[in-house]
Amino acid sequence: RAFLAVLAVAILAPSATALAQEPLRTLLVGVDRREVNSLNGDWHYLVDQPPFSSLYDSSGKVRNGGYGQNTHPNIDSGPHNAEYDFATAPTLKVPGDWNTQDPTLFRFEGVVWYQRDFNFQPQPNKRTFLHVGAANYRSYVWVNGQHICDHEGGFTPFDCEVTAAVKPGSNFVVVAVDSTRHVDDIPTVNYDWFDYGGLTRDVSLVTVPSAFIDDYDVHLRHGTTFNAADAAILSGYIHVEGATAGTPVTLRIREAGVDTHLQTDAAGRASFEVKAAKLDLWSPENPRLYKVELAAGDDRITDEIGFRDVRVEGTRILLNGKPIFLQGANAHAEAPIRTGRVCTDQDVKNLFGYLKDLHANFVRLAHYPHDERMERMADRQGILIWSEIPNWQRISFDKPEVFAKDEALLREMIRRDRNKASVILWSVSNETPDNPVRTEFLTRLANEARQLDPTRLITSALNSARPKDGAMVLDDKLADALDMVGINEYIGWYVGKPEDADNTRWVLPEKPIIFSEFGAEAKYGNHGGDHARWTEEQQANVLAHQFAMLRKIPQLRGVTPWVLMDFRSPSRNIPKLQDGFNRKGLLSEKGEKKLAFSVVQKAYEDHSIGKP
Ligand code: GCB
Repeated sequence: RAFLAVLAVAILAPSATALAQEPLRTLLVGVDRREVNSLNGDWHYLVDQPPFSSLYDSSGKVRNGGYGQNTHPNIDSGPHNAEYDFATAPTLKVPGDWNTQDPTLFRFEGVVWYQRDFNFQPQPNKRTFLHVGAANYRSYVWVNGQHICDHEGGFTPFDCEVTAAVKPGSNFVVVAVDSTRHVDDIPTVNYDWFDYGGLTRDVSLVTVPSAFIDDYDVHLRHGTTFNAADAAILSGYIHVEGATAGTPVTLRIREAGVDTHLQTDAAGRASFEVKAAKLDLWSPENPRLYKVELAAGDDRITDEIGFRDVRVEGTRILLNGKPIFLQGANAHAEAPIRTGRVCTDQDVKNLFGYLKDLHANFVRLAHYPHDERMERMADRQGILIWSEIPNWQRISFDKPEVFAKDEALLREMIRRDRNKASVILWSVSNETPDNPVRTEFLTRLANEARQLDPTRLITSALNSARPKDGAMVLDDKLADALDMVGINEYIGWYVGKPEDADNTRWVLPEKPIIFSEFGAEAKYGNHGGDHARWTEEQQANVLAHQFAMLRKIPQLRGVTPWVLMDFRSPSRNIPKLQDGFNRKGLLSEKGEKKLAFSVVQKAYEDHSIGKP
């Protein structure tokens, strides 16, 4: 199967009602800022088992026919036809993973078919897209029986044009979601989290004029130097899909005195550099967002965007010219209390409540792009974000087609979130093996990330430091490609005793360093001595010794203990202690605080771990 997400263009037979434009498979920026027809709610579902012959033929190609047609079986009379029926099938809630909604699907990795009807009134000179916030891992979309588009990648959005496929009145959409793991997927088959399958994020229909704003980037100009006093120049672009050259575009930020009239070029792009009358810069202490009004032809979108500058100077990280120290935690997209994949406002509110309680100003969103609600909340609450693509450990670095898929994921992550002031770091990977093939692959990717977005820092979490001459030495060449280097290590848990950290010396690059993972497992409520494994006391002890060690690293600019909250992982199989959860959380999956929580909270409150 050819699954180049970036090339998976919609294939549609032209219909009489089709507009002149080719149907698009794209990613619309700011969908959550538009008025949409939500398709969230109850969807009928049917499950298939390996070899998933309802979806794939014997050569592995997607069948064009089958369940996507949404036909109904002849029950009483007529020739034998279909042996499936969505109309009488049970329902799953969208957004939501299937695993936590149907007990028989709890461990299921495979194909689930989703179907729902919707009413629609097409309007003249408008285009309509089916927006999927994320579906894990592969998705295949049919509307009214037409195969519209496919997408690969479980954590980024996609938008498929359905203008020619929808009709007035009742319509239906069918999406087959396949969560099966494959070696050449991103991530590959092995990873330490739960493979929640399904339409895990919002689904909607987005209707726009025939020429519409599909992408934009409004940011503080990133010059070679920064001076807070003169920080008033905004730059970026607005892209208008389907626009002829010379289409008028306006950018208005009333509170900043910006009212700029632009025109698209031949590529539909209107680039700008404009002076704002005044700008109150965004920071964790002052998460100021501006109402940014964009208009192009008949299309309008109003976003809320913060403006700030982030850069590295020597071994420091400067936010708006001032050195900053990142106090944070790692977070998986595991929903607190109810468990399952994060997909609601309440899930996000709970997670940010924990971060605020911890006195965190930072979060590493491990190990994949999270629900866009996370970035929105971070923008409003002043929490800085590390965002990562799921290059977890051993993906197929030797395959050009995997590089192409990875580039597509990187582009999707950056495109969705480049207007979020909270996001300061793009991470290209986590704990990859230090060898030339991987280093070349990730260096190219890091360079590409920097070229796509020169306003942010590029990072990666490395676990390639090795003992040498009595110290832990990092001489991983990938570090050369990074602006800030993340270090993962588990002294006191996977190796040695908690106290071993006290005497561990680190030899690290002269770049800002963040200790991006460290910690230990503890079952909430399990008590014992400081060295009794799986107890809250030992976990707290490990963190206390880690902090003592980290305080001695001069270029330390951030810490994110692993991990904010216990999360499901099928390989964590010690009954009564793990029960299918990675227990390195400062909180249990129910939100109960372990002793380690207060160790971190106290250190953050006192700002006692590192200096900006
Ligand atoms: C790591 C990984 C993380 C795991 C964690 C652990 O190094 O980056 O994804 O969950 O260790 O708990 O083993």
